[in-house]
Amino acid sequence: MKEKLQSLKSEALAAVAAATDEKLLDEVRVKYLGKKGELTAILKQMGSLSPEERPIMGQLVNQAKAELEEAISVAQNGFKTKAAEAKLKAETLDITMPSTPAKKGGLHPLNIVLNDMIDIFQSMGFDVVDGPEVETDYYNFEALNVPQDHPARDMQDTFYLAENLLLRTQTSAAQIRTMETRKPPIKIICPGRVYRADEVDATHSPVFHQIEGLVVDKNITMCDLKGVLEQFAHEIYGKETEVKFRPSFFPFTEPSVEVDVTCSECRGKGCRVCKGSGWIEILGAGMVHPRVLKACGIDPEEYSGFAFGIGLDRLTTTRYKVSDIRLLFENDLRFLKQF
Ligand code: 2NL
Repeated sequence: MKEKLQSLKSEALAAVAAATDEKLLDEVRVKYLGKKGELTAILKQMGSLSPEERPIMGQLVNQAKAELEEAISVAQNGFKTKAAEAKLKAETLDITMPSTPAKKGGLHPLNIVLNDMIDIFQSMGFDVVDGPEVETDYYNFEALNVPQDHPARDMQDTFYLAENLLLRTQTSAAQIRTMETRKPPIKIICPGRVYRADEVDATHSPVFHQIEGLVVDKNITMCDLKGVLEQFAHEIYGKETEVKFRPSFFPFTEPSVEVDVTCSECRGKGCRVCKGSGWIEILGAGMVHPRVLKACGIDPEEYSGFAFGIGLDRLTTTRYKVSDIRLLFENDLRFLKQF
């Protein structure tokens, strides 16, 4: 019986070593250690042994069982490790492979120019404020000293939503609100979309963009206005650009000016862009009318201020030589991708 056990054990260990996968290994386990397995069968024959031999033989069988179980377990772990390694290898990523290029968005040309303008004014200490595009008659006209019978109030020029509600025609209203709520010194710019009931053509759009600016403090004079706007023009068009202040009229400023710069196309000689004059108008401005200050609760005897309005669309079309303002609003990707 001892010999039989010995040979059975060697046979079983050899079978474990020969098993090439988990399935074959399991077959070996069942063949020797299963309920009807060969080692189990030996245990069942123990009854025929003498009482002296029984414990010795029992110990030997149990030892053989333990040895075989250990060998199977080691082999099993081997297969598991191998399988895991194979899986890892199959799943390896080549991280040096180039990825599909991401599509990058870009800034709209109006926003490129707007950001430049905001940078310039912020560097001079201006805050940026905004306000609603739907305004009341009071904030858009009345507080700005635009009289009841002014042509700008005509339905032909302004989009009215209701009797007292309209699409703002300039961003001044946001500045009126700021003067109502903040004490001077006030130094703000207010960029935004504005609306006029204009006929659409290459140079006119019913929706366009404006940056207005406002400075209110003690002892603000026309010199401050000239200094700030000249600085702005030089930053946008270059130091060599000449700046000219022309008398003009707006209901909300007194005195009022319009500002021209030498045409960047012909350097002042006269060309198609400047219609032969050598100058291009870039903005309107003036000293805030005392009635406007008063309407906002600011004493015009104590404080003074200047204000200006700059059209963003024309500045953008001239900078990028865009021939038609409508291109700025159509959002045709073939156009936008050029910026
Ligand atoms: C233009 C140029 C301008 C203003 C806007 C303004 C705002 C306040 C008070 C006084 Cl709160 N003025 N804005 C001043 C001058 C010109 O815009 O060509 N407008 C028709």
